[in-house]
Amino acid sequence: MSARLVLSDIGANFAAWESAFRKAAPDVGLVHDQPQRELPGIRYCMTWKPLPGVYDRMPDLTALFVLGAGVERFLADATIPPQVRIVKMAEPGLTQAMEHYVLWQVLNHHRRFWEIEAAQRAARWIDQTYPAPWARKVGVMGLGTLGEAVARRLKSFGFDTSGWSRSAKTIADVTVFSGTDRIDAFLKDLEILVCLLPLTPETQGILNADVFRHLAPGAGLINVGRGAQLNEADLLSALESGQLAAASLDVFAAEPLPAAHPFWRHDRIFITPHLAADVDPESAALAIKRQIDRFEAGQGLEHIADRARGY
Ligand code: NDP
Ligand code: OXD
Repeated sequence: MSARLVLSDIGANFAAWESAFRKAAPDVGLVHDQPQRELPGIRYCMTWKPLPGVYDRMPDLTALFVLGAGVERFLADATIPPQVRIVKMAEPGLTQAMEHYVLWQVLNHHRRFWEIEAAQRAARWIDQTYPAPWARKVGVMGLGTLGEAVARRLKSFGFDTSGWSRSAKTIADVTVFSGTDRIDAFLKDLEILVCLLPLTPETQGILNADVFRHLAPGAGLINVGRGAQLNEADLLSALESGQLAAASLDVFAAEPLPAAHPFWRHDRIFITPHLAADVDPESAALAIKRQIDRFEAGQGLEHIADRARGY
């Protein structure tokens, strides 16, 4: 079988990918990139952290399958020829991991588990009240592949769920707001805000004091988009004033988060080190095979990042 797809990724476990492709997509023909290896005739590449010079070494590259959903680094990379389609990863393993992570954190904010943990540490038997999930307003910023799945999942767990995106859309039983002029209406009185936006010039710094002011007092914030979307000083002030009760952060402006960063020691900031959702090799292999088959049948690729839009 001839090679059709190159894995070019610093640190990738090629054996795991090879085994996933062998099982899920044996006809794809996966090869491993090596420094300085010339790759003429190969049209497809998958990567998260590409090896140096890979785009120069692939003169026939047509589609770049990014092994993640956030493609801002690739859109900013001037070494990727403009005719190469940059494809965002959309596969069930990644989506379900994100649904689980956000559900975990929404339940954490809904039931304030940090209070129960603190009570256990002090051997204190406490009482706690909380509203029914349908009386808890949860909003999801970004209703793309991940945001829409998360909104549906939260709704299926009973939460009063709304969402916000650039363009209008309909999601059963979820109230959808669209466009900059509807952001205030979306945010109004939300008790838990989830950010699943891509990083673009419009979304940089979007999680700021102005947004927090529109939420219900004592709201919770969950950021799984990108760290640069959060104004860190505004978050600390909002926690201090009680405008926000707590925040769950998976992504940071600087990663790894420096050891001296005040977030590490804040008792109402819950940190996970950018692990909310990862690609599953086997379901990703199936998704990439499906994309290649579609493309070669003249049907076009799905989830192509739009260079002008920035995501
Ligand atoms: P998509 O590109 O599928 O969706 C992006 C969504 O954001 C769309 O609904 C889009 O609106 C909306 N959007 C973009 N810009 C704006 C704006 N200015 N105002 C309002 N809405 C906007 O992305 P995914 O759902 O696949 O992924 C979202 C992000 O999640 C990624 O970009 C990445 O940063 C992050 N991520 C984080 C992970 C982690 O482990 N922490 C793992 C994977 C992803 P419209 O529908 O109108 O286009
Ligand atoms: C992604 C990520 O964008 O892991 O997929 O953050």
